[in-house]
Amino acid sequence: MNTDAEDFRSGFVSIIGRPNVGKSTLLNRILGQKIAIASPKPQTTRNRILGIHNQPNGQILFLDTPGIHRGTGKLNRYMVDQAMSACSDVDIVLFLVEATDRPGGGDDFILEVLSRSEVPVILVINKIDKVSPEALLPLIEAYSHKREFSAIIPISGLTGNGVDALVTATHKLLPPGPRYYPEDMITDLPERFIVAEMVREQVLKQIRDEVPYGVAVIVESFTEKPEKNLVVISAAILVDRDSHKKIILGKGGEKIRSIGKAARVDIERMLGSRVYLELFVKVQKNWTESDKLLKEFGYE
Ligand SMILES: Nc1nc2c(ncn2[C@@H]2O[C@H](COP(=O)(O)OP(=O)(O)OP(=O)(O)O)[C@@H](O)[C@H]2O)c(=O)[nH]1
Ligand SMILES: [Mg+2]
Repeated sequence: MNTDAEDFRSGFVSIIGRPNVGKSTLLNRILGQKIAIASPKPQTTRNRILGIHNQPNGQILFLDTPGIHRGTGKLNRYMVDQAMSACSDVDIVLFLVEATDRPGGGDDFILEVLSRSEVPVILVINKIDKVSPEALLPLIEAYSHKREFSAIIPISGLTGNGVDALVTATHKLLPPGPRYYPEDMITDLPERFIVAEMVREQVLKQIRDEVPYGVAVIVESFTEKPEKNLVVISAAILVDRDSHKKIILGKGGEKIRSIGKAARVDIERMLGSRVYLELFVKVQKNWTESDKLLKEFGYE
């Protein structure tokens, strides 16, 4: 008798949608921990982010992806490729849309991509905290005309409303399978990557206009001093134009200090130790169009 093994379900589940619909916020909410950065600006996520959800009868491997959009340029193409490749070769796709939006052209494009594979799709209507319950029915109706969904689940990634129901529905659709990763593992991302992302998140939140879109963050050194319960981190904020360096620094270095202060709080929470974070700015002209630099900054 081995009912445990028979009942155990596992597999890969991609979170797909237009920019800014709340994919990364949802992943963090499901995991109960912040591994993916989120911001009010579209095109926050640039890489595929694995989040491992463990439960007694299953392991769900969620993939947060960059928002699918029609931007031009090499970095944008890399980002959209990352998302598109997560539409197939997975067990389930969560297609995220916003409750405040009517279905539009961007969604049709994603639905067309999804129609090319046999992967079951759950429609997740996010941000329901922003609408009245009566607004949901016509939206569900409009989307159900577009294709067959395995389930349609309204949620709020921000408040957590409906998220348990979503995880349960996802688990039910998964095939029986093994635990792929150790039970205490939440992601396969290196701490250095998440640290760099937490700095980039503050750049997105604190710097206006187009500047953050040309920003990359690289952790140059990461030194643990366990006897002092301290981690000393040095990170470079790379900008693609001279004029942007001044904006990141701010008057008298005010801005970069404020970015560092906010990022440090998140990094300390993640690492569970005190952090000394040193930030500096470097200009790397046009790095978003250079194959070599894109690769060097982790976008390959
Ligand atoms: N009101 C409300 N806001 C939300 C909800 N989920 C996410 N947001 C907000 O929507 C914005 C975008 O969230 P993200 O999680 O970064 O969205 P994303 O889909 O990962 O965006 P990209 O990575 O740019 O594609 C942030 O300001 C979030 O706080 C929600 O359920 N309700
Ligand atoms: Mg995101």
